[in-house]
Amino acid sequence: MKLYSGPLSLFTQKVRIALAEKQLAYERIEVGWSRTDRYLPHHPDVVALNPKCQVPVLVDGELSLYDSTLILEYLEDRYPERPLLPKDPVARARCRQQEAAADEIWFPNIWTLIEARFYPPPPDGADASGAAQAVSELGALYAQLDGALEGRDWYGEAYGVADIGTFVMAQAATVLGAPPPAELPNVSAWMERVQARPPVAAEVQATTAFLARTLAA
Ligand SMILES: N[C@@H](CCC(=O)N[C@@H](CS)C(=O)NCC(=O)O)C(=O)O
Repeated sequence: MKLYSGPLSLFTQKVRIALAEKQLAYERIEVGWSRTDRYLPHHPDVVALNPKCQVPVLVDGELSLYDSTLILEYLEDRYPERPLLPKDPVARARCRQQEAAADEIWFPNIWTLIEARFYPPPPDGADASGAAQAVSELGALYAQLDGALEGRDWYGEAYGVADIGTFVMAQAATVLGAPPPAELPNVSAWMERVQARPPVAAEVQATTAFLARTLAA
């Protein structure tokens, strides 16, 4: 198996964590990325394999697959050992929805913060006006998550893709200056619990080190 991966790509992070949780061996191909040019020029294999020219792309035998949510679903179907989705259809649907919501509802706010706080401002002046709104919307998402975690260890029925997808976004929000509010203890305890898993801890450590090198350069 091969994974085309981006060093700070949150979508790739989800897939790397899932592969490690399932203890699957794979070749990791890191595409080029820089703070100034981002992903340009795109890796030629990624251009050939993904019409959106994005990572992650997974290649497994004759299959090449893009989009992190679909890749997680494929990994579960193809390699069901060490499951990351429940078997029960209702619990499974909920878990898949929570994972997709991390991309579609959490991520747009995080993207606003990435543009405002991480990438160099465009020459015509940064428009950081959306940052305050993004922080406020993330606050509301943290509060919802805190309610959903009341009395339970994991966001899904058991640890799985809902936890991985949501954790990756919450961790990025934290790094970007929007950590979970102190008055939401369920979220903070859950983040510690997720981060105690070795595949997640390794991922956070590697990403933090890469980020520190990038910011120091
Ligand atoms: N919906 C896609 C999003 C993937 C995505 O946005 N990838 C970014 C990196 S995080 C990318 O490769 N961007 C290439 C570019 O902006 O040129 C997924 O879940 O995999």
